[in-house]
Amino acid sequence: MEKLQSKIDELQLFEHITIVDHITRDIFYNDFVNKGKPVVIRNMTSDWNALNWDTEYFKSKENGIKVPIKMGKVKEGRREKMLLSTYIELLDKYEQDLKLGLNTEPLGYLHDIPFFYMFPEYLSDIAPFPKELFPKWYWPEWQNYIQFFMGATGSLTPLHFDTLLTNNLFFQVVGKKKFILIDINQKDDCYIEGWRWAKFDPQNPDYEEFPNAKGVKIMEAVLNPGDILYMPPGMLHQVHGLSKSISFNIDWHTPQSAKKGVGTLWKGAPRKNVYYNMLVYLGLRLRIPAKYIFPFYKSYLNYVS
Ligand SMILES: O=C(O)CCC(=O)C(=O)O
Ligand SMILES: [Fe+2]
Repeated sequence: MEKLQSKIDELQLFEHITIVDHITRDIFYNDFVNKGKPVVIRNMTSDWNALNWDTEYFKSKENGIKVPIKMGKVKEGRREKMLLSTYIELLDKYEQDLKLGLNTEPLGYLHDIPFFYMFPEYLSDIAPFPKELFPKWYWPEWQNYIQFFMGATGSLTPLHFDTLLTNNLFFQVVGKKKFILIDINQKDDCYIEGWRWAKFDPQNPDYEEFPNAKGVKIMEAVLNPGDILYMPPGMLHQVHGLSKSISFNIDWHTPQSAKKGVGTLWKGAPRKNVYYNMLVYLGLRLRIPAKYIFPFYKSYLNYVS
């Protein structure tokens, strides 16, 4: 009987996203992480200076380091390097032209870069940081795991799940983004190509081409500055920039999710995934401090994107 109940729980599909104002570590783990359930947390970062980031501020801190910008479609991954200030100027011009109804060439997307590792001078702008939401193993070096996004109105990351089957805490800093979310249990109806990208587009569903997707339950969350979205491992997400937007995520494991991640070798995951998941699993389980693991893990931050 117990077994049957746990099977039913496993198959339960979440149809809406809980929204809370603030969350404690215990509630976060008991009600969301341990249940594989998403949540939006509205008010834990509302004191950050980063919520007021503007063009002038970035220019005042320019240090000559170039950042890789994804040109064309995110999935194709062609990158061009440019100064952050150059990209921001292009971004502002793009948004101005859009408002004026001028024909604008598509703009590149600063997508998945380890920004605070490259530019630690911005770290004080995201304090106080709610590191208590992460496993303790991450606490001494949480900033190393941040991947950063800056893009224009209309930016799009197609439907996918995060490759290592990590948990994801996504922080919206400037502007708005819309997340379309689909439970991991419905992955097989989303026409996954390769390991993690879906062919099905939940924003413009084509049920003739993808008939199995008809029953797929779609959830939506619009994030505003100061919002955090938690996505459990394997949750499919498609992400739309509703305005100029700055945001970042941290992909992180619990011992349980890292162990499952290692097991994905037998489910078609790239071999490198097993390497990264194994590293974190060893760190978490054998309590090897993150500072000894990170040098081996660091290349993941370029691999993921
Ligand atoms: O913000 C985006 O465009 C993509 C975000 C994403 O896929 C992630 O945080 O894993
Ligand atoms: Fe993602």
